[in-house]
Amino acid sequence: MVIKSVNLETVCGITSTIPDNEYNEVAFAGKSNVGKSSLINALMNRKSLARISSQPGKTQTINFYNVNDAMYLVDLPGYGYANANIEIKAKWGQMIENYLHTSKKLQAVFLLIDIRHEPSDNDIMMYDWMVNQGFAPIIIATKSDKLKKSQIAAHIKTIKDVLHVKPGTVVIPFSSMSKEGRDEIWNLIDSLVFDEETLLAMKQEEEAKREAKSAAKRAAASQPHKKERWKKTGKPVAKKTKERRDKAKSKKSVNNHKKK
Ligand SMILES: Nc1nc2c(ncn2[C@@H]2O[C@H](COP(=O)(O)OP(=O)(O)O)[C@@H](O)[C@H]2O)c(=O)[nH]1
Ligand SMILES: [Mg+2]
Repeated sequence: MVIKSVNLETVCGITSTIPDNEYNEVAFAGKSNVGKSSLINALMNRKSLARISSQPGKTQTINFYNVNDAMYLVDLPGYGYANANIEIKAKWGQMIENYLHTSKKLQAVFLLIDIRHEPSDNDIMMYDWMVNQGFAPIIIATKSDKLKKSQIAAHIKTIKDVLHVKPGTVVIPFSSMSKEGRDEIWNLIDSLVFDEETLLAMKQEEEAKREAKSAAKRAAASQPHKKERWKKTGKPVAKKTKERRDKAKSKKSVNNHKKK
């Protein structure tokens, strides 16, 4: 996906009605601090449109990010923040449930799990609950940069085992630092959100953009380098440079003599 525009279009609080959007949506759920805002920013190529929380669990809203006037990334409220009181906890449950039931455009739900840790009871509950609602959550294993490459496969397996995922469930390691997994996640989103015709048009657009970029690179490379132009003037090297070079040369020849 070539990102042309992003816009936080709708923010839903507990009492707001879920918008009846024109374009398809994909939603992201996960416990507070798992890296949801960081993922959404990375997908949108933005540093901080989705706020990266200094106070986790504080914002209990559903945020709809309009991308390219073509689709929405939906940031669901983070769950399982230890200090949240019972009432707030109940609210996020209600809000997420309400959204999953109400949205007519929701195409897929992504569940974020920290790759370092076993899924918590809340994670398991969330996963089971989404499956019961008829969704097949796609798992994103966040903060993959925190592990060695050699550890990743084992941790993915643990996540699958502990969640008892349905066969064929995709688990994608992702890092907002290295951007590992970003392209894979976008490819998946594109295929879930757009029809064949749109996908083809997008592919062609991406191809054209890549081609234009490499053409610009080639053009820049064929331009004479600044230093070259200076050389072409045929002027002798600056006096000081010449002195420095001569000095170095004579030093070298003295050393060579010594060696002999
Ligand atoms: N090393 C590392 N840190 C991350 C990554 N993603 C998020 N974080 C950090 O984890 C904390 C919570 O991130 P945030 O995106 O606000 O999580 P949210 O509460 O799920 O929205 C922040 O301090 C982030 O900088 C990642 O991929 N790698
Ligand atoms: Mg957040």
